[in-house]
Amino acid sequence: MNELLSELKNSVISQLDVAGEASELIPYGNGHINSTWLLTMQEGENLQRYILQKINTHVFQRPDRLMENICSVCDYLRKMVLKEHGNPDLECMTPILFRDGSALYRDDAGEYWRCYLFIENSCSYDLAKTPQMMEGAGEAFGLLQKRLDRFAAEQLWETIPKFHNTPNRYELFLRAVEEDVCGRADSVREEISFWTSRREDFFPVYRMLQEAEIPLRVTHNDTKFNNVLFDRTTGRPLCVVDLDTVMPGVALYDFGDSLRSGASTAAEDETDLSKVSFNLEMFEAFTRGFLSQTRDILEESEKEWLAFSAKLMTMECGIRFLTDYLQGDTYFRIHRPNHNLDRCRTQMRLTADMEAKMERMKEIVAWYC
Ligand code: ADP
Ligand code: GN1
Ligand code: MG
Repeated sequence: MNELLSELKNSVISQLDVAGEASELIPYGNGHINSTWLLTMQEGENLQRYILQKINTHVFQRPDRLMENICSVCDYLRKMVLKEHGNPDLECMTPILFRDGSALYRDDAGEYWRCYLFIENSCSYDLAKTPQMMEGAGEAFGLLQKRLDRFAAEQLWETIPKFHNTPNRYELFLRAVEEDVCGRADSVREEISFWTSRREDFFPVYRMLQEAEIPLRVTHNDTKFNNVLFDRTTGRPLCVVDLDTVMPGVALYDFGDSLRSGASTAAEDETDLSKVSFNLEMFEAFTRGFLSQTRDILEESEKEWLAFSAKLMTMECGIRFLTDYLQGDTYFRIHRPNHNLDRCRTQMRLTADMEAKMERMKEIVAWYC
């Protein structure tokens, strides 16, 4: 039995309000933020699997509020799926409670844990393999948006303040360049000026929100392609995961971030930049899926900015990676030196490619609106 399993059996696992004995614990998924394991509990012949996660409290400083948001959203979605005669154990996230009735456990070392039912026969991918898959992701994120259309945004905490406030992200980036705490700025002047030459693009969407020209909604805010689970057998989308950042936001953020991550022809950390481009066929497929669910709820002002939002979210992510690189890689988990710089460079490449393809992207959006 692995060491971690024996250790956790005496702490967090023993506190879970579930049947059986823990028999296996294996690292799971490719997330950059939390630590995730697949946990198997065995009771006689029966095996039940769970997702066990240690919450990154550097990123989420109020795990109690985080879980409050998640539980109320999961509860709401569950009722909706039941009304639609769906299967909530497969189509929704199901938080598992601890023995004290809470959805969050703090261990003796002060680490915070939570657990979900594992959605069986599912998998996620970092990049879309086919346009059908990308259309499925569009449907899944669009459906989530539609289901949350009447969920009152004021009920939710802002789990990461100013998360997609792009003017603020830009300010933080400039500050990191100026402070240059690791002495890395001189070696990345080209990357810095790539982003500063696009300064104006960080402002309009946020400004429209401030002026109520686009509505504040409840959004997912981390619609990375690998946050959709697909059914291994049918290839159809099953469920949207990673609800940590579900909070008040803008529909454009959700649309744009999926394209940034799913419609790239290469991995987010690809070092051979000649492999990185923005795939218009994938863009079209996602747009078709997303708008099939949201066409009737989105306002014209939102539809107008959908194509641009893919570029905006790529730019935001690019400066976030570079900011983290300049600050010594304290936010995103890295697996090699310069990992955040490599990630920033793929976002630059994608941004430039989207700029070249923007007119076509706008035509595609208009067609499906
Ligand atoms: P992070 O915040 O670090 O990205 P996630 O919550 O996205 O962590 O989890 C990492 C991966 O684990 C996901 O991309 C998905 O593949 C898988 N996953 C998460 N929750 C479940 C679940 N309930 N059932 C099956 N797989 C899951
Ligand atoms: C993080 O948690 P994960 O890996 O799904 C990040 C996103 C970034 C993404 C870049 C809470 O997403 O905002 O777009 O990495 N999540 C958080 O890959 O910061
Ligand atoms: Mg994730």
